[in-house]
Amino acid sequence: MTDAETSGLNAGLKLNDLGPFWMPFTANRDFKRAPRLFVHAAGMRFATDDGRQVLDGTSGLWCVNAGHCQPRIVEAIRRQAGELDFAGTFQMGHTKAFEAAARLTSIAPEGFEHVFFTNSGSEAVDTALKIALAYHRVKGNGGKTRLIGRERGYHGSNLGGTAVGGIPANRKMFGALVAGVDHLRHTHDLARNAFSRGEPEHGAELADDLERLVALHDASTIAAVIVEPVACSAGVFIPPKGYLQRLAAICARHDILLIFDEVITAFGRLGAPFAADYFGVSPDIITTAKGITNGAVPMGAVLVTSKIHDAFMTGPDAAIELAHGYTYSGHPLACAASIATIEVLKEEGLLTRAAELSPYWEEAVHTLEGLPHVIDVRNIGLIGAVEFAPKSGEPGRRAHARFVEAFKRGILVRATGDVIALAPPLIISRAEIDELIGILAAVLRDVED
Ligand code: PXG
Ligand code: PLP
Repeated sequence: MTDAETSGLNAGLKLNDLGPFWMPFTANRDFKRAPRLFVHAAGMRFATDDGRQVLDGTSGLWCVNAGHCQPRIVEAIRRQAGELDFAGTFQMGHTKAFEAAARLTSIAPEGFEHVFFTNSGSEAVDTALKIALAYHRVKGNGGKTRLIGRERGYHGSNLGGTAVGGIPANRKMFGALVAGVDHLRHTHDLARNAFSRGEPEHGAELADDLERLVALHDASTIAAVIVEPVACSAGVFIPPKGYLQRLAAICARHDILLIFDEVITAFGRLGAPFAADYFGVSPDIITTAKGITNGAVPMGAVLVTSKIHDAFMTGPDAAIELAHGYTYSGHPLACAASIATIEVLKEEGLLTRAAELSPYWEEAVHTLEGLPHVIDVRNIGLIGAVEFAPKSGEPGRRAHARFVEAFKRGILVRATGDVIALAPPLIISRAEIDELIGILAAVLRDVED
């Protein structure tokens, strides 16, 4: 094609036009008036289009646990792209998908021996919900069709995940998405637990709210309960001591499957490979994504115990056991990235590094107590959160204003509601923790309203 022809095709195309990209979960008009754009990243830092360095306090969007552009992961993706770009996994296969599943189960909690691959956390959640429904049906309990989420939970943006999700703003535009869904009460209780370090003392009894839903709907109608072990997206809600154990016991009593949504908490965020390990609780199904490839290629996964998997392996050998899947389930590039990621996490001790750093992190994060408008500071593993008293009539305004100012001063934090959430890459140094929290403290002192 000649240059003239190419420029003809491109006529009218302005490469710096911000209009066409409808940005997800973003105030598009506000953003496009004053965009924040990255062009490069390495290790702990991004570089912006105007040449500034930004320290990453959120692991991108909770995914880049081993640091940006980790050389071994980059190299594995490059190599895979030139070796086998695509092969399906419907009635076919390729070796990397099997290897990736085996590596993942090798670091998964005891008993999680099978993996269903997806391309995101949202797909992992909808897959897990469908597996839960189908499990009860193959076991002869087809009446178990209700799905229970929790207020303030986030389970992605697909239909099932939105329905079990508990963030009002994410649901209200879409009506009743899935029949038979109900929600547990959330566990956020500043009156009793403000400024807790680690798991809050009070609130294990909130798990008994599941007994209320069982009494209301009857256990014979309930398929599964899905919760984030630590609910991150809506503002970092850490489970009260004993809560998850109590919830698991109630599920077991009523043959309700317990799904842990570990899209954020897996791969070392709490200082153990999975949150299920950290809390010593065994769910039936685990969903994950994000850190599974260090964020470098989209991928999600649903991990199941043999109890779940084997229940499907009963019909004729030639029959498809689960009519579900995605064109890109187990995509070669994602599998190569995941294999390299798990190797790096294991070899560099990152699956447990948050446990070593957590005391230092906790001290640093809690220095934010006492700054203007701060009504709570909380932490677990390498996660921190600071909550502000909402500005009258303008919920969310305080955290957003502080996020914007923090970005100007060279740190990336995440604003959600009236909370600023922090979750830096697990490679962060103590000096970088001081830098991150020092700049954030200055922002909290300086931003007035
Ligand atoms: N479950 C959980 C627990 C999540 O945190 C999803 C499902 C959906 O994953 P995908 O890959 O479809 O986005 C998530 C994602 C934030 C933020 O700032 C959190 C998520 C995504 C984007 C932003 O808190 N969590
Ligand atoms: N829509 C159509 C028309 C399709 O053909 C397919 C896949 O073949 C899909 C949706 C689902 O796409 P994916 O498998 O990438 O989730």
